[in-house]
Amino acid sequence: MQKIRALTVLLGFLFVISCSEQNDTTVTPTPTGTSTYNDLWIPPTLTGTTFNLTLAKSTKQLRTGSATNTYSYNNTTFWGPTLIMNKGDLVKLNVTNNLAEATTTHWHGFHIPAVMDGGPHQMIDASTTWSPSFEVKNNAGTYWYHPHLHEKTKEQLNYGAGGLIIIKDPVESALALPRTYGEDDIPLILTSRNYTSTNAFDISDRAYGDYQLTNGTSSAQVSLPKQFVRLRILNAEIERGYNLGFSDNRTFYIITNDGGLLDTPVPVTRVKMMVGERVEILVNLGTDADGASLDLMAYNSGQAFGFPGGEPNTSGNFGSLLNNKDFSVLHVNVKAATPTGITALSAKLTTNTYWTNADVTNSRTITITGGQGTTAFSFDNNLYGETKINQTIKLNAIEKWTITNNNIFGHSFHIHDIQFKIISRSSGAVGTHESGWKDTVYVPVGESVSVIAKFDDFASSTNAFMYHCHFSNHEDGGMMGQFLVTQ
Ligand SMILES: [Cu+2]
Repeated sequence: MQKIRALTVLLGFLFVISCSEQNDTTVTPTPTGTSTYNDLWIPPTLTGTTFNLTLAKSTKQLRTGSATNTYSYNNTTFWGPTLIMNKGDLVKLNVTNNLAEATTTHWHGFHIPAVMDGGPHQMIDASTTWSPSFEVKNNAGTYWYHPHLHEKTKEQLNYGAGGLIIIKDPVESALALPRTYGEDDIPLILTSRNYTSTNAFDISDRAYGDYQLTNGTSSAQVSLPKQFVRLRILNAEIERGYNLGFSDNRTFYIITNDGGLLDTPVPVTRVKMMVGERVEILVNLGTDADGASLDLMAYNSGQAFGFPGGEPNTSGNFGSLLNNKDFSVLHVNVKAATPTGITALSAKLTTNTYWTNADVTNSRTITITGGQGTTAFSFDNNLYGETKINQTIKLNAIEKWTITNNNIFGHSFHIHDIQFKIISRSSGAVGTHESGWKDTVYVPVGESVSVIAKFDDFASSTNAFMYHCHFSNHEDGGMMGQFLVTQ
């Protein structure tokens, strides 16, 4: 498979160079072939300090014809409820697995003990319940939960298992920001799928879906009020990246990265999001006419070599009808403002104190390897081993990790346990759009990225945390390592 990847990437690169001028790279916003939009599904919320989740098989009518067999938490038909937590709360989660196979549930972005983390080791066997409990220590922001069972992550995600987590805290609550969930504070979970001729999900080796889903809705539309609206966006793909922007190229404002608020809103017209990354953005619809419409688009045509989903192929393991195209991920209809809508942008959000090179107590490098010939992608020529500890870190160390990608493709690099600060990219400056706390970082081909994090609070001589590529086909293939934080 990796050999095919290398060939596909090379051919794709040549194809893009030769054809980028002639190609019509825009596909219609209704890739299911229908002429109508479907109303965006908004996941229900769970609040409090005890959260009950049950993962089971379900079905969802995703396209004309047969319903599609899916997995979901709490029978939401695809995906799962949004958990709303408060920083400082002691929470308990009861995760019941009603599948006929094992799963795990990882709390992505959370700073919690390794044994609660829900990585590959915290197996939830069929017909059992796993009940971790921990203090919510993260800042207000958008996080998520998803299966992390080794060699089954891609399949279980593909079937739909996942959910958002919104953390609230006093700093965020004091700001004049949109926060009425489903009204002016909208979750957007971006992914895509392939279907068989009988509308089953195709869970073969294909990395990219032909059909876009936003919150499990195909050809999604939503009506949003004429005011500032907050979109909490998660790239929940298998591998595809999204270069997001609005169809009229309007400026919008990034207010959070993975781990919480930026110091100030960052104005942009595009934001690249790789698998696992989250941003919250504010978009001002206050000057749009009632009844106006616009699209949130993935401007994925003409991306640099190695951008996941930039390949020109329409079929094969790395092909997709959406590859190297611009396509809508959400059709927005503008409706009347709400009485208490937010009409102005906060100039200041918070004051983060980031780690710098001067704080670093230890440095290490992670080199992206493999992916050529018939070998899988790996780190430092080591494939994941269940009992293999790849890194050992002293509790309270402030570490600089440099991830080097002189390989053949871009990757989305995720570290469990901590939030890090990106301090350098070998290609140039770190973008202001990624200047906040991060747990997932894009490492393009030909680049080295350095990040700094403090590994505090949670030590264990036996329970490891994970670092891995968040392309679930890559992590299932072994592009994953383990680290212990020790006293
Ligand atoms: Cu990867």
